Amino acid sequence: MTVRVYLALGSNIGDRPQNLRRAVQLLDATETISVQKLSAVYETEPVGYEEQPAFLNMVIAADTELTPSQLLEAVLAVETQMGRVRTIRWGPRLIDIDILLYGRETVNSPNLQIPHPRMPERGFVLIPLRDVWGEEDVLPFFDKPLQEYIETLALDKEVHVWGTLDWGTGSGPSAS
Ligand code: PH2
Ligand code: MG
Ligand code: MG
Repeated sequence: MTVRVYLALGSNIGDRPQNLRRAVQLLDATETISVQKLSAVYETEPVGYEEQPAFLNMVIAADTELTPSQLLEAVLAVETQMGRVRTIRWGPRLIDIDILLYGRETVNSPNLQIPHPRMPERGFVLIPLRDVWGEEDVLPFFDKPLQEYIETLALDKEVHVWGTLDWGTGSGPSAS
């Protein structure tokens, strides 16, 4: 069974656009993950731990046959393959890939919570999500339309369009 999933990507170390591009390519190259849509790339002020460089963030929509825990493994494998080393929580990272939504399923295990528990308060997630959210206005499990969440975000952290990502497969969807 194919499930539509939404993943948030972020990078604030090294060649940030190249890191996002490589992550999208590696995800799409993973057996039974097929990248469908890319948001614009946004440059965003760090949230949580502020003494770190600005992030590039984006959201992708993908189709997968993997279960949620297999998808988490695949995502962690891409992070590891790209050389991510985990240091401080919310600190600087070469690449971070978070599962936002997995169809309409909820998952509550110690290492995986879906929907992502902090997504409703994060502009760097909701604003790119709006670019690729192809379904009805109200997000599953949230009581208000996506647009309303975006309108009520605390505007203390800047999120602005940086550009689009050309991930250069030639055949698959490119940046939208
Ligand atoms: N990720 C975090 C913590 N803070 N801030 C921004 N702007 N973008 C992120 O991706 C981000 C963050 C933890 O994963
Ligand atoms: Mg994260
Ligand atoms: Mg993460």
